[in-house]
Amino acid sequence: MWGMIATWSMSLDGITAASQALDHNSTAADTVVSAVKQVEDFPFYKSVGYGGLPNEESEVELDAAYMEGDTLAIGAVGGIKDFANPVMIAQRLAQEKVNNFLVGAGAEKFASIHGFQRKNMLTQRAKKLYEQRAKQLSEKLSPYSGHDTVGMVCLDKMGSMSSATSTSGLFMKKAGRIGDSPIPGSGFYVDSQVGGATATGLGEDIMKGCLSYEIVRLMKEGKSPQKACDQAVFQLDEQLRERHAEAGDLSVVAMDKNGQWGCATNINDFSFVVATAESPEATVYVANAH
Ligand code: SD4
Repeated sequence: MWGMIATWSMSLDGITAASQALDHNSTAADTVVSAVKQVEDFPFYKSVGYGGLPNEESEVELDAAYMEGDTLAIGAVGGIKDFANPVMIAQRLAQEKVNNFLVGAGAEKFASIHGFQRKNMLTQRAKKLYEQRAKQLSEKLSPYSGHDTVGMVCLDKMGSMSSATSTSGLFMKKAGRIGDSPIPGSGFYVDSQVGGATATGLGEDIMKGCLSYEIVRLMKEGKSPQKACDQAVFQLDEQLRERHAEAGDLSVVAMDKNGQWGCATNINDFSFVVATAESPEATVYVANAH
């Protein structure tokens, strides 16, 4: 068995390539990182990697993470600037014994020492969107949450699982703001003995429920990925509405160690992509709040 699940339809090309690699015995570790890298490299995805939307100071600060489900090793970067592939830096950090999660200048220093490719990540297109938005909001800039983070969970034929995320976070966020995506247990979590999950939406709210860990915990208790996703999202959504009168966007995907998968969301038109040994063609599905 092998399988892969990812947030948003922008993952389709990455998952299409990944499904062939997994079928040819590629490891979850290599596959998940090259699939996320593919999304980071594509300039028109405005919330991941190159072409990602900038913060309120017009700088592209990126968050990314990698987790290896056999050892539970984690690597993450937050608010990193001017490097082409934050997910690769996160994977390299997962090899360290300590100092696994680095932010800002420290992350950039590590990336530079280890020879990762430098790149100005602000495209003209993203700059234009920033200027338009700044004009519209000339009174007060407020972060815009309606865009998408890539998160993936991967199971290889050997039974190993990995997960990775990458995002430019919220458009017009404050400099130094870190979302859920690089935070273990919030934006992602994977344990090869159970399964993995990853989240997208309003990071500040996803963190309140440690959403990805909660899904893996529920799967460990014996819930199917679908039931675990439904329960975790709807419970957090309810708690947020009770205590704050509103809930931010919460969308999740999960896969267990057998390649069974699930998805839940409190928004409409949440797209995600799945490929498994049983249905190897990468397929885009759309889920709605219910
Ligand atoms: C964040 N969760 O930085 C990310 C943004 C996102 O769809 O997923 N948007 O809060």
